[in-house]
Amino acid sequence: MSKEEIFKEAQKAINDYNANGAKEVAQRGLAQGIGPIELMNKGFIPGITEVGDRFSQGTCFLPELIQAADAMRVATEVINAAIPANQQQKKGKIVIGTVEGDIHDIGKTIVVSLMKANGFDVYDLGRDIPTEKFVEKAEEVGADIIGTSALLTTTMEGQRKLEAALKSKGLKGKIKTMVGGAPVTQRWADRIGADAYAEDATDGVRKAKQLLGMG
Ligand code: B12
Repeated sequence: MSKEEIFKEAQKAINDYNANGAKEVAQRGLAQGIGPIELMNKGFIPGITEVGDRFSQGTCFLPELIQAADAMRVATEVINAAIPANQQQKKGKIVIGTVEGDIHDIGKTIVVSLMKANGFDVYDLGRDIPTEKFVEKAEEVGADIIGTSALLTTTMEGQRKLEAALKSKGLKGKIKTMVGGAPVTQRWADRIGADAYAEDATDGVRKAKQLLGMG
């Protein structure tokens, strides 16, 4: 089967809210030698994006969104397990999580895997994380970067709050910030004074290296 056909099947499994199918295609694609990140970016992500579009157009509803997210979670687990463990020297420390009020964590989890695979020490706080917790953890571990994910326009505000918290503690600039999530843009990053914006996991790794003077 061609790569393109596998990507179509991956997309279809998510569109059909089919967790078993998603797992099976993920395993088959990897066995065929497709790279995990390529399979995610060209197969599964277009699938979940389409479900998001259906949801906003009112042609699917929350139960379907939840089933699609579950299929996506299963696929992500298979994909993440296939991202090679890192053998290189550690590059830097990153504290990462989804901001308060926001439980979307599929994208954040992909970023975490790819960061780890690229030699970063990653402290994944999970989802629905209050600003103070990001700052506390970053101080505790001596983080170089705090990465935040926001998927809702309402919760993006958490990324701005983090900038303010770092400023008030005199940590702005010492700990760099990186923002991501579907509604987040470079413009938003500029507006709130974040040090970097990344549009996907690969871009996240590139920007993190740049922030640490390695790119
Ligand atoms: C799956 C999903 C869910 C799942 C989440 C499951 C989970 N464990 O994550 C469930 C069903 C729980 C859910 C719930 C809700 N959702 Co929802 N959801 C989605 C959906 C369809 C896909 C998100 C996703 O996983 N995408 C795939 C990943 C891989 O992409 P990503 O998250 O963007 O991440 C990539 C990049 O952005 C970047 N990135 C992300 N984070 C970070 C962080 C850093 C540091 C870096 C460097 C990079 C980076 O790298 C990632 C990898 O490439 C989106 C639609 C969409 N198009 O985004 C709606 C969407 C985000 N949801 C939406 C809504 C409204 C909701 C609910 C409010 C619905 C409701 N009525 O209850 C709730 C909110 C609950 C809450 N408080 O958080 C809206 C948001 C609208 C808005 N403008 O705010 C969207 C846009 C759907 C829509 N079109 O209306 N949702």
